[in-house]
Amino acid sequence: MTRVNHCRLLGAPVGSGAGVRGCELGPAALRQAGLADALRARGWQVTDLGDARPEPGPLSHPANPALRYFSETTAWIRGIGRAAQTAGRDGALPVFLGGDHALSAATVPAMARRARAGGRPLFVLWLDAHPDFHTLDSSTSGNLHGTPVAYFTGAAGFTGFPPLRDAVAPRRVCMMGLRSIDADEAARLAGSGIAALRMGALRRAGVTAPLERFLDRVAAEDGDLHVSLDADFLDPRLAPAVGTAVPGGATLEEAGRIAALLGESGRVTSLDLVELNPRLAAARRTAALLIALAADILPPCPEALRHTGS
Ligand SMILES: [Mn+2]
Repeated sequence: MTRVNHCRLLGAPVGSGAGVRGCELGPAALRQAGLADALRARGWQVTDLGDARPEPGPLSHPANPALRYFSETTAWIRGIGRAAQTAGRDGALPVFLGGDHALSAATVPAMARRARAGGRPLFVLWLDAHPDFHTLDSSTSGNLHGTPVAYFTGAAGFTGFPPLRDAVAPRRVCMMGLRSIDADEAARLAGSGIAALRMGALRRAGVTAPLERFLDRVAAEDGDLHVSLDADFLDPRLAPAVGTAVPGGATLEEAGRIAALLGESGRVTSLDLVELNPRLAAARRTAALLIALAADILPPCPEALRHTGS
């Protein structure tokens, strides 16, 4: 897409999609830890749009009695989706400050819509310990942060969610860092077309080759690329302030390599930073790490490139 030097921050303080409350405090924590300044230091002009608000919709009673906070969370998805469209206007690069991962049920469709309007496909890189590939029927935890990928790739049965106008093709989704997959998710992932790289496989192959393969596909279709970074992608020793910590996550070196490759590719057009829970231990350290990775993931600002003549 046409590159502008404008980055827009949008807070998405949804916490009702997670099993542990506290992610609703994530946007404030990311701001306090200096996200805007870190991006300005890279040459970006940064505007903070403040926080999205929930937007209640028609009453809906999902069949699965396990689902928790359904109306509350779908109201957030509606409100964040609307604000995300604003955040992405005029080719700006939006950074969505979570909030739990349910917010990607709003941000990804908004970015898919923007991509389609520009005549491009949207690709999604999902950096997460979990595939978040439950349907409303398959969820046993009942937490909607486990469902966004199924929703935005067009799985059936998402009654009560906003009607999905622009689904992301599963073959344009790549997941990295998986290490906690429920049986039902594994069965559907296997036939989905999604490139789902488990942490063990990623560690054996190294992060570079699989990520370069994916980035080559994005380039071949001249696609937009949305990166969704869940703090639990990282090893919990590095990023402890998450509600769903799973041991064996990405090391500093692995995460840094991924961020550097993404930045060098110049392909990233939007970013989610999710699942930071400031109520938990070492929240400042976790926030600082997410911010450092975000600054590396984003493409170099076009203005900065002009000034250095490269
Ligand atoms: Mn997640």
